[in-house]
Order: sequence, then C-alpha cells, then structure tokens
Amino acid sequence: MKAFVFACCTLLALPVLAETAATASPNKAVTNPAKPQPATLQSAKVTPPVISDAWISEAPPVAKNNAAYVTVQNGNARDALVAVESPASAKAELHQMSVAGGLMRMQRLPLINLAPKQKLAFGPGGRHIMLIDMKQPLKAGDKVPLTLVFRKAGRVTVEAEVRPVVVDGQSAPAAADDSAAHHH
Ligand SMILES: [Cu+2]
Repeated sequence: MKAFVFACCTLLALPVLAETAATASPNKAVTNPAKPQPATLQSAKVTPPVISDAWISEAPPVAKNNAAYVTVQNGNARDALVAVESPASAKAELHQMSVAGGLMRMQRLPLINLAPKQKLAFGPGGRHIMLIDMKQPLKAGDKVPLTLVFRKAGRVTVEAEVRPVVVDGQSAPAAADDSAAHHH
C-alpha cells in the first residue's frame, strides 16, 4: 500500500503543476456573471469556512509522502476548496481514496465544491490531503501549518498535529522509538 501511494502520487505529479499554475493567479476578485444574486442577499453577511480537527498521519522516516486530514465547516456562501499548501512538503494535493474491486485507488480532486453550511470531513480511507515530497520526517506531536485555499473565502491556515496513523480501526504500532525493529 505504501508503494502504491508513492507510485500514484508520482504519476499524478506532472499534470498537477499545470493545474496549480493556472489556478494560482486569480484570487479573491472572482465574480460569477452567470449567477446573478437576488437583491436580498447582497447585504447579507458572509461567514467564512471554519477548519477543525487538522492532523497529519505519522509516517516512517523514509516516506516521501504523508496524508493530512481536516474537517471543513463551510460558511453561509457557496464556495470551493481549490488548493492546499504546507511548508512541510514540496506540494500538496486534494485526494480521494476509494475501494473498487478490492483494490485501493486514489485520485486527485482538482477542487471540492462546498454548498452553504456544508460540513466536509477528511479521513483515512477517504478524502485526504496528500503532502508530496516531505521536506523532513514528522514525529507524533509535531505541529505543521496547513493552508486551505478557498475560491471565495481565500486562504485559511490551521495548525495540524502529527498523530500515529490508524488504518481500519487498528492503530499502527505505537511507540516505534527504536529504528527498524522489524526486518522482513
Ligand atoms: Cu493520496
């Protein structure tokens, strides 16, 4: 599975560069002429999305990639999560993991649309933020900034805590203080 994760992200790496370059420049001042707002909504106060429960899975020191998870509670406006950034890795992508025919598959999501007030949860085995090309290994307890970029609300930065990974309800070996306890 780790090998697959790495392979998947490597394959996906090239198209992503073009995508992020294209979406990076137009910030905030995005208007949508196709959807005129009713006059009554123009003065309504827009509340921003709120990010909670941000964490990053602890990975072996040799791992090139880590997965991060957040819960997004959208504000009262229609919005979209369009990018993620972290100083911990060379780049970050929105990913969706699913099981098809008994195989774990992972695909990159170019964006995630958010309805007003929608709650969007990321978690192991589902939506995750792929941190690609980690700059240094992370240990449980470390804190890492994660910036979520929304089409309308702009950038929201949270501190993500590094936690031991849990897969299918089973904790990964805890307290792996000693390096390489297992040789196969
Ligand atoms: Cu992934």
